[in-house]
Amino acid sequence: MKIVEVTLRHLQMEMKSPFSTSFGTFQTKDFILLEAIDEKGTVGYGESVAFSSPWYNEETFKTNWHMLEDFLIPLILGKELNHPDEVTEVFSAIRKNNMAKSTIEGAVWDIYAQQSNQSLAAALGGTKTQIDVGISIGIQNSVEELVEVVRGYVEEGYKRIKVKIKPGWDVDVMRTLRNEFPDVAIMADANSAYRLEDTALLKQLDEFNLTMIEQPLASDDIIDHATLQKELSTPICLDESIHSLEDARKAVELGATKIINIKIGRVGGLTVAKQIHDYCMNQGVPVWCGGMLEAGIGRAHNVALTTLPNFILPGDTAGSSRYWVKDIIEPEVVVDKGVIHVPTSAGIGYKLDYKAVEDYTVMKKTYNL
Ligand code: OSB
Ligand code: MG
Repeated sequence: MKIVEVTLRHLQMEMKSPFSTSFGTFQTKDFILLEAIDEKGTVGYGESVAFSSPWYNEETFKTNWHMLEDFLIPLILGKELNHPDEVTEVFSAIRKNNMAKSTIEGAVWDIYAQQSNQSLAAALGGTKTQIDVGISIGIQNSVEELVEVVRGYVEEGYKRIKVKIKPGWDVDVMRTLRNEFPDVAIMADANSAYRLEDTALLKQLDEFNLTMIEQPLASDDIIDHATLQKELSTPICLDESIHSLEDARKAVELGATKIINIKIGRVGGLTVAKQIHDYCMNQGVPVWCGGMLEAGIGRAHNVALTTLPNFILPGDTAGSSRYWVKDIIEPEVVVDKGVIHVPTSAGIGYKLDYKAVEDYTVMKKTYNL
């Protein structure tokens, strides 16, 4: 396979409702949709999951555009590729910028799956025909509102409820939720809002039998998480701290994490995501697929990845309609009684809705050999 043309589009989509975390609120999503065409005319799509502000990590959709235009697209155009795993090697001279790299890599995987006439899930080695899904709920205006929002999703059948926490919105909130929903799998995601000095406060969460606490400490930390885990009975799950297979290995060896949240963009693509999955499976460490408020293409890639066997815990890949009035794929990703039925047609299994894409496009640029 040889990529001969790449088109970048800046898309802008409004979320149905704002999503608040310990580091900020999302309402408008600006992102890059990438279209790649190979020498046989097969078209593949990738979605950059970087946000417009560098709150979650250092990348933004504009830094991704710069990296893609000035470095990554020139490296990939015309390069003979036998397998998508080779994209990681092609980009190896470029440090970090994992979300930018992943945008092209996802499109190459899509083309590869189509040309080998299999679903992306099958191309990755996935076996599940349906995947369990949970939902991530942002910080609300009041605990009463949160309880009602959670109730709605529990009634829809989501298999695990994740709520965002931050200092001042933590122990009492989790106590109320546990009392209201004694039998629901509940977890908390702090997005790095605490420090090791908060250990006593975080220990209070042990009382509520949470499935896990996600990324309590600094976004670049592994060592303090290991210290904290020794004090907590609740399993720690790292998100922001894991960018590579090496990070995963170090975190598991140090005891900093008992579960890993895998996000394709954060680790630089599906190939590394699969390597982390395989390593964790060998170590007996369960993984789940995180979310970045994706539009349809990113969501389709998450669905495919989640079919790998060690994605034991429900992920954050909720249905399209939870985020968007109109998603950019046809059909949209649908959650039915807490599961997504994995498409079986060749490639990502969802078609791009060109009309929707045109409606959301702010800017577009094509790069040729
Ligand atoms: O930490 O998982 C996170 C959203 C934006 C930035 C970071 C995170 C999240 C979520 C939402 O939790 C997951 C989703 O519904 O896509
Ligand atoms: Mg997280």
